[in-house]
Amino acid sequence: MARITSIRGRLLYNSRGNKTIEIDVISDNTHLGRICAPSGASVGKHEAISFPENKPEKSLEILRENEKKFVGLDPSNLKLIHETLRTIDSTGNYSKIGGSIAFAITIASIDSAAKSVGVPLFRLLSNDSDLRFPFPLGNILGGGAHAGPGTPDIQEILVCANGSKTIREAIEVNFAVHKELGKILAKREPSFTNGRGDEGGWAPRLKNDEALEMCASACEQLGFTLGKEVSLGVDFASSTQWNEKKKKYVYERAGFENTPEEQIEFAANIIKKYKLAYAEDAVHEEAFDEMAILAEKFPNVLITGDDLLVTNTEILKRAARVKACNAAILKVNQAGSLYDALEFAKEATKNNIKIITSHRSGESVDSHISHIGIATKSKMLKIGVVGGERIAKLNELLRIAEHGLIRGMAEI
Ligand code: 2PG
Ligand code: MG
Repeated sequence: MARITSIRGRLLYNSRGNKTIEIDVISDNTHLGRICAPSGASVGKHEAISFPENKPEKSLEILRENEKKFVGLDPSNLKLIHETLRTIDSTGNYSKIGGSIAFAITIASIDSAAKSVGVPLFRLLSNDSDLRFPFPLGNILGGGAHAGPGTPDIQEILVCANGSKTIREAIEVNFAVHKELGKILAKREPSFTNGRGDEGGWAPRLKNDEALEMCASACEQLGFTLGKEVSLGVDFASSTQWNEKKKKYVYERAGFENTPEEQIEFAANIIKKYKLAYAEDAVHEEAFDEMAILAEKFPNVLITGDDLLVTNTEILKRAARVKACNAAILKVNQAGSLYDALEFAKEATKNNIKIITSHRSGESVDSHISHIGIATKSKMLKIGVVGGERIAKLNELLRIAEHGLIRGMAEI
């Protein structure tokens, strides 16, 4: 069994050019596990805190003071690594050491452990004999907190090739739809600059409904029938629009406001009109009952909680009790440690809530998430379509396919 011999943290930068941390965990003086922490722009109220006082340097300082506590531990023993972390920071949201450290130490340890035994990372997280590829769910058009003024209020319009039979086909269809949409946007608006949002989706000057129309046209012009070979999804990221004082959703860019009842209708109309397979955070992060109305109305659509659940097992239990959603986003850094996130995945599975493992809008070129998506039996993997930090994760899926250990695509 391997033993951790050293841990080192460093200050680096994410895809937005913001400071973040990277951690190296080395076992037996040989096996390097390494990961860089991502970060979100639309952040849920109850997420783990990325860094104490927003200072990555502070996280690294605390890590330096405590790194000896991890030396000698078995890097594959996630629970022990998590518990050791908890002796340093026992706060619910990792406000002392920073969720980014919890994220990075636990994943780098598993990465190091996987290298020490020469198996792919997903294998170390799950020995299930029926692992499948989650369908890549990719952002093709960005707005909201991920793109500038003039873009839609809706944060993300996504594509998923849910009729594809292989992971390569599913990835290539997403590329094709993204490209086709680019052509449509350029034709419609000669001044379109090919500008893209934080996750690589196009960022055109369009209202929500126009944007959805263009995305639907892109799929149809390629000969796909929406809801059949290819489906659209939307991350409404509604907490961005929710105004607590007014008790309304304020769509500043489009110029209208929705009461909570109107918001349900607004989302339901989009789900129906565009035959969405996937609808994330269609209401704000505290609106469990309104989410439950949508979940009941659309049992065949992935009515997904992201800010609503923040990868928090206790919040998930509450959501499950009121049947607020049938799918859950899993973002390790929202939870903190990989151990926390896997506990969340267990609880979701126990409650028949489908898992969608997701990137953050501020990412690194790491690709451990592709393994985590497979090991948690995620139905979809929300990792973008283009941009180096997004492609890195898609390319890793293709490398994984070479092992021949994965039995085709997930059943959604
Ligand atoms: C989301 C994510 C990823 P962010 O809202 O689902 O797409 O964005 O990382 O900014 O929270
Ligand atoms: Mg989201």
